[in-house]
Amino acid sequence: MRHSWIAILWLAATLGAGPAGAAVERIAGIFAAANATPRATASLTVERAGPLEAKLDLWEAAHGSPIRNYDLDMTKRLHMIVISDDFRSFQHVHPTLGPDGHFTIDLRVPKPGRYEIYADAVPHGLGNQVFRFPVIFGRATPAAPDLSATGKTANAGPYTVSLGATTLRASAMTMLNVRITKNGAPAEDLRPYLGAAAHAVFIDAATLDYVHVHPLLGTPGMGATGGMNMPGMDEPAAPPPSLPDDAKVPASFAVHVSPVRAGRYKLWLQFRGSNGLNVAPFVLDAN
Ligand SMILES: [Cu+2]
Repeated sequence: MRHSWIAILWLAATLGAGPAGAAVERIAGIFAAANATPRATASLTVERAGPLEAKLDLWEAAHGSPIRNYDLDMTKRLHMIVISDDFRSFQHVHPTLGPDGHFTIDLRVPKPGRYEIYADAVPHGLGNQVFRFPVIFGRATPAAPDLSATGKTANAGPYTVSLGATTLRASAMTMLNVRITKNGAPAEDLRPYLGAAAHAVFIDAATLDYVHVHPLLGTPGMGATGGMNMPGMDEPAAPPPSLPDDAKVPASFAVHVSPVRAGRYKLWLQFRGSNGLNVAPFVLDAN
């Protein structure tokens, strides 16, 4: 039943595509790093295999030429965050950089809809750059983001994630405490993901601007500022040190975040446990 529905949509999506059958779409990137200055442009070429799959080809261009030299940032050259317009789906994937300066990835989304695809990278010498690409998969009915209050606690796999607060200070640094429990006790089996104890992606619900930060683990030299998009990181900076894959991550840590504007924010907190990757969603307000 589900298969035939997908097949019909696929047919509809490819009918108008011409003899080659490939619907190729070029989407200009919207600069979306809340705390940084645009120093590049980016476009996304979407080659569709069906309503739920697309081959993405990202071209970062400064002065009209492709950027080929990216700093490693949390072990990867490009982080791609894919969220559905209703804010219910979150993916964190890593495209491959080819010798021609293009990143490519085969992306699959869970259901037809409009998605915001964020490309987050550090082109060498330019500092953190983030671009947002709105992409429609299949026949999509636009959905409003789900911004209903989540409270301080969310479940993620076998874990319960608790925040110290759901309120942030606008235009100021907030230290957000995070505590992860499993079966009612502090989680003992957390390990780094991509060199960080956790990855916190904040989206400003009004502007769709993006902030990606990592925990402060309290040890000097452990990446206290945590990486991408920290205030004052507008200038190119050395990448934060990354944790080895088998390091033990404490059950309590803090992330520092500085929302640019007052308003409502979606937060996805991604972390690795013995079961694999987990994502805890929250809704926060900055006042
Ligand atoms: Cu991260």
